[in-house]
Amino acid sequence: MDLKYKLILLLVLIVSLTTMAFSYSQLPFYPPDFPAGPSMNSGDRVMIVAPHPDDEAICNGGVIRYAVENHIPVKVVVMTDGNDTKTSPLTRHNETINGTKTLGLSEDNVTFLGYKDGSLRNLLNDNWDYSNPFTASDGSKQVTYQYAFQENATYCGANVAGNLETIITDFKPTIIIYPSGDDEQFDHQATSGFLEYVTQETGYNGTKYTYLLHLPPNWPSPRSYYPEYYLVPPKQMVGVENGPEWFVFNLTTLEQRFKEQSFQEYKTQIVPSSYLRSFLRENELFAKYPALNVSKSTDNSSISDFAAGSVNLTDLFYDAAGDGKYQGKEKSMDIISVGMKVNDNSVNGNSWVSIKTVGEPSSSAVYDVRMNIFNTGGTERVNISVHNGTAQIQQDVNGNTTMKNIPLIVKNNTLIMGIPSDLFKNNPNFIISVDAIKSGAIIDQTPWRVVKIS
Ligand SMILES: [Ca+2]
Repeated sequence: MDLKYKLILLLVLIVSLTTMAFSYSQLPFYPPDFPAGPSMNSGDRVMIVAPHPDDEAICNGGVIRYAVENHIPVKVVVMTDGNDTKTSPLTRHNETINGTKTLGLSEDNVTFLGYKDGSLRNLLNDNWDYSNPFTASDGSKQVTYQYAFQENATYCGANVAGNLETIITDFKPTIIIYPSGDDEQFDHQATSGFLEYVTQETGYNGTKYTYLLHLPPNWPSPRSYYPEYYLVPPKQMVGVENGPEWFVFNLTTLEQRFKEQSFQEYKTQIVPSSYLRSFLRENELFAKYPALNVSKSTDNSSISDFAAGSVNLTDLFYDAAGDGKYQGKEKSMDIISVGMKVNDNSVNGNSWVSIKTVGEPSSSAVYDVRMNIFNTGGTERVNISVHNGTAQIQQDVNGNTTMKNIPLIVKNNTLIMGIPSDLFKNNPNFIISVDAIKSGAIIDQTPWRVVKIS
C-alpha cells in the first residue's frame, strides 16, 4: 500500500473515531447538571398526584420507594378512572394498587377520585359549576365507583377542587408532586391547573414539584428502555426565563429494581415494547415553576399608546415554539409568550394582557386567556376570548356571570387585550393559562402559572 492510501485510511479512521466519540459524549451516561430534589426528610409528608392509574409509578416510582425506605408518609391521589375503552376502570385500579404495593405502599395510601379519563380539561375550564356538570359518553354525570374517594361526586371542577382541598387539609402534605403544566397530555395539563388552583385556595405553603411525562415526539431521549442512562430535561425547557427550574432525583440500584418491578403490575399499560419504559433510568426528574411577579404601573397607558408602539408589554412567561398538537406547524396558533401590564387607578380603567404567536394570529382561531383570581370575597373565574377580530371577557364570581366586549389590537404577531383594572384592585394572587383553538381542537396551550401582584 502506498503512502497516499495509508494517509487516506488514517484520515478516515480519525474522522470515524471523532464522530463516535462525539455521539458517545451526547449519550446521557452522566447525571444532568441540576440540583438534587425533591429533598425529603423524616418530618415530610409527600402527596403524589397522578392523572391516570400508572403515572404515580412511571414518574415517581423511585421517589415513592425512597420515601417508603425512609418511613416518610406518602399519599398517592389518582384523578381519573383510566377508562380508555380497552381497559376497565377496575383493572386500572387494581394495577395501581398492586404497583404501589410493590413499591411498599398499602392500599390506604392510595386515593382514587374516579373522574372520567380525558375529562379533566373540561372540568377545569368548561364544567366548573355544579349547575353545569360534564356528561360522560356513557351518560353519567357523577362518579359511580365504590372504591372512589367520594361516591356520587359530581363531574364538575368545583367538586374536583373540593376533593383535593379535603385531601390536602387531612393529609397535610409538606411536599406535593404533580404533573408539569407543560405536559402535552390534556389531563396532565389540567391536573397541573387544579393543583395550582387548590394550593392557592388553601394557602398551601409547602414545597411543590412537577414531573413531565408526555412531550412527543422525541422526549425522553432516547425513547426506549435504557436503564443505564440518565433522564435529561428537554433542551427547549432549560434556561428559559421564569421557566421551569430542574431537579434531579438519583435512584439507588435497589430503588431502580423496585421501580422496574412495579412496572410489571401495570400489564395493560406498560407492555415490554412501551416507550414508558424510557422512564426506567438512573434518575427521576422534577421541576419547580417559580411564581411570577407583576408590579402595578401608574402610567395609564391606553390602546392608542400600544397601537403607536410607544408602550410595550413586558413578557410575563414564555411557551416553547414548535410545541402543541402539530408541533408548531400551525404558526399562527403557536403561542410563545404571555405579557401583562397591570395599571393602578388607571384613568381609562384598563390593564393589559397579551399573547404572542410565532406567525400572525389567525382570525379563524380562538385564543383564550383563562384566569382564576383569588380574592377574599370569592374566587373570580375570568375567560378572555379572542375570535374573528373581537375580544370578550367573561367574569364568573359567586354564581354571577357577566360578559362584555373589550379593546383589542393586533401588532407584531401579538394580540393585546384591555381588561378591567378592577380585577386586580386588592392585589390578589391569580393563576393564568392561555390556549389557541381551531375548530374545537386545542392546537397549543401554556401551563397554568401563579402570579403575584406587588
Ligand atoms: Ca408554543
